[in-house]
Amino acid sequence: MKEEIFVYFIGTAGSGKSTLSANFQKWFQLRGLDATIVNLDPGAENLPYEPDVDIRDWISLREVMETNELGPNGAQIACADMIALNTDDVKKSIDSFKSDYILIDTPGQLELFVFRESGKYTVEFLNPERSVICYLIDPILARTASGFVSQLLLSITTNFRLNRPQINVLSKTDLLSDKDLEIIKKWSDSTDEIYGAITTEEASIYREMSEAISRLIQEFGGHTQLIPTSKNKLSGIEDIYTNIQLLFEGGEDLMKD
Ligand SMILES: Nc1nc2c(ncn2[C@@H]2O[C@H](COP(=O)(O)OP(=O)(O)OP(=O)(O)O)[C@@H](O)[C@H]2O)c(=O)[nH]1
Ligand SMILES: [Mg+2]
Repeated sequence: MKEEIFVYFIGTAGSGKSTLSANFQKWFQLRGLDATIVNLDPGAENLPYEPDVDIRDWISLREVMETNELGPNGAQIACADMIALNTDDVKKSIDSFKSDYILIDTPGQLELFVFRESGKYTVEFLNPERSVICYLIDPILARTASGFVSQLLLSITTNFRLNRPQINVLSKTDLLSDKDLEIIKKWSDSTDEIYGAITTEEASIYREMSEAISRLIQEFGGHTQLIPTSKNKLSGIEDIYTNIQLLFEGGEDLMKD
């Protein structure tokens, strides 16, 4: 067995993290390979997969709410911090599966994992060297230029916080018209296109800010290719896999062993 690769699916609430994690595992299974799927969302209710490792075995959102008399949001925060206390057990459980790929479905709200220390700690604890972030951009929030740019800024913030190789994915593309998909692809290919679009869309008082943001994206986010995915026909998953293989194995294909 080769040393495993940890893939973290991160994105705003409802961006498709759990579905993509599930489909990635399905894609592996269809090729006769094994991937361990880990649910790190203590508040998850209906998962579209059967987790191999499940943080809910150690942390219960309902119990935290009742014991600490917290509302759902306060309890989510407490649970997110508690993840860090259970990383040792999670790691042991992951190790028992001996898979090449570990797929990690992160909590619904991105800020719970990205902004709080426990997310960063968890990534560093589980495997500091062989972790990659698969960042999901929700297409419904990316149909306007300013919406798209805000999503890219969140992706850059995630990169800044977790400091790991990152792949940007445009999820649920079946929900976009061909025209909207083309426009988003154009923006993702060229910072000039983004700049042109935000300065047209937004009032001119934002011009200076738009310029600065475009420069930031050019330097830190614009260079990453945006991979379109959809749950239909497991579309885009092969591209994500190829990108990850390039990052860690110099393109060597696991499937060929
Ligand atoms: N049309 C379409 N719907 C999708 C796709 N992927 C996910 N969905 C739907 O989007 C909703 C949210 O998907 P999830 O996979 O639960 O998203 P999530 O990011 O894990 O959501 P939270 O964990 O609650 O933040 C579900 O109703 C999915 O069926 C897709 O590719 N196409
Ligand atoms: Mg989810």
